[in-house]
Amino acid sequence: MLPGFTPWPEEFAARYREAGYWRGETFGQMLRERATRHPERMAVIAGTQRLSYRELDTRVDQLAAGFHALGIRPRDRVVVQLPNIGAFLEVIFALFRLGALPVFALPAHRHAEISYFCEFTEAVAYIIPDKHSGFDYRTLAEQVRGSVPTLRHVLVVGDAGPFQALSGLYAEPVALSGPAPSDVAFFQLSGGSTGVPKLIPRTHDDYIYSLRGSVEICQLDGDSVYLCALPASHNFPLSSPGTLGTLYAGGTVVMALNPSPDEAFPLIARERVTITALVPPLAMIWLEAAQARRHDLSSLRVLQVGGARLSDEAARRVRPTFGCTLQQVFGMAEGLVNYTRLDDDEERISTTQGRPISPADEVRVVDDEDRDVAPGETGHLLTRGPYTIRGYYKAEVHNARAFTTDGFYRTGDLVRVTARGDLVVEGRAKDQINRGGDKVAAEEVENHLLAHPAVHNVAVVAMPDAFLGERTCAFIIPRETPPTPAALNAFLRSRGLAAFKIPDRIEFVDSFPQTGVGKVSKKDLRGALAARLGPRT
Ligand code: J2J
Repeated sequence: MLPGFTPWPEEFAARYREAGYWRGETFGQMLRERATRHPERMAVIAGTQRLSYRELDTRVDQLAAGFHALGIRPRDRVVVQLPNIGAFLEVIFALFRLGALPVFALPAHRHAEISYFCEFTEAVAYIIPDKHSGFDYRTLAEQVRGSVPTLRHVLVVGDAGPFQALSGLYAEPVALSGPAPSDVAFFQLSGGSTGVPKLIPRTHDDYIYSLRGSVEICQLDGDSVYLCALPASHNFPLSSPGTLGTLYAGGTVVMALNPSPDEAFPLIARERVTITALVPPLAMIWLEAAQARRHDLSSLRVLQVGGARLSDEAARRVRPTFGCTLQQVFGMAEGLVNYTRLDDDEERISTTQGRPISPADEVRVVDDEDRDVAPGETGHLLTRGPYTIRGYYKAEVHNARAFTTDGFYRTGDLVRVTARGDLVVEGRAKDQINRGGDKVAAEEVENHLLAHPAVHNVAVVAMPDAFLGERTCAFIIPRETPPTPAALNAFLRSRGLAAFKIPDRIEFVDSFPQTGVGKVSKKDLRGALAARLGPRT
């Protein structure tokens, strides 16, 4: 077993196997089985590239052979930072087949995050595009390579510059023994609330079960066409049911390089897309753009929205605008995913975040002392189940806080359960800002700001925002003359922090309000900010 991974207790694992949730399948086998069953069906469409299941399967074998020839071995960690291109799926399936473990970085991550992932996981390889969205990832790789001794290979999709081209690796397939279904398959990233992002180990068994459940709930089949518009490495478009669920169902994945209506709408019309997933701010943009009726979006059957709370008002506009059903998705990379069901009534779909995938998902709603609240009351959401992790990777101290002694994950979300059993997200107890689906851990940004010589103390809080739902505000007690906000933000960028974590607003103060026990009261800071900003428009 991979050191640093917390397995399910044997009694639970046995139960999940007996119930048929874990069926002993791996990702590599899954793709092979689909390619054998329907080789000519279209698996992936990305730009001008169109790959059938047979072609995808063959390319994955060739790439796995190439990785093997480089010396990449089972359990080796490989940081994958690719945008929505065909190579993304080839790379991750090749690593799955080999039993090497992708670490799913986001294209927005920069030096601070990437070097941390590489160091913490002792990654042997880092896979990037040459350029994407105006950014040259090779310059980032040069910085990272200099600081991470374990990193032996930088592999580039496109013009490799000083590194190695991924395209040169495809080789004659070799026999590989492959991983076991109970092995860790990859690492997802936690939105987190701590100083550094936590890594989430997911196994073949548990993740494939979440795919199968998602496919059934979303009614995917061989005719389904999934548009991947959100960053492909994020858990939502990867698995709920996402690209992997679509391949599980034998459908077609269409990759959009960016999620704007200009890019996505023509793809929906051309490829007859049936389902796609968005975060709420994008859903608002799509709702506006669809009014123009310039593209034929009539193939869409399901528009999924999740990652942050969608307003009931926006939810109600989806069916009249797109002529399809909305599906709210409340999930987390740690596991538990809730969906409204496609045949739920309109009220349920517009006002709740749905219910868990599995009858074996255990959900508790508790007060501050871990006592169950009365039915219908709001409380902390705790969960345990066949696809929810029992611990973050190599994080023993944090795990003792993030999980109960009997293995429930403390989600940090405040929810209530309706009489019909649906979850409604009412708020959050974790110290995180949900910036339109992008998660910002307050402590991580605070630590970076504290490194500035003119910053004495700092507290990062959420401020309400009509478009993103929330933005970040950093309250700063300066040491002397305060630096300008622009200088502070430039400082954060120079430290290699992803752009979505840079504060949207900086407020200088002389002191922080305190709680009764002498901690900084972020609640009072948010209140002070609300008073300063005036009523929401
Ligand atoms: C309110 N808050 C939500 C929702 C997530 C499917 C969908 C989303 C994610 C995801 C995912 C929310 N309303 N509908 O992994 O498979 C907030 C909660 C949650 C956190 C998890 C998936 N949907 N959230 O967003 O790991 O606070 O996963 O705990 O990025 O997002 O974030 P993340």
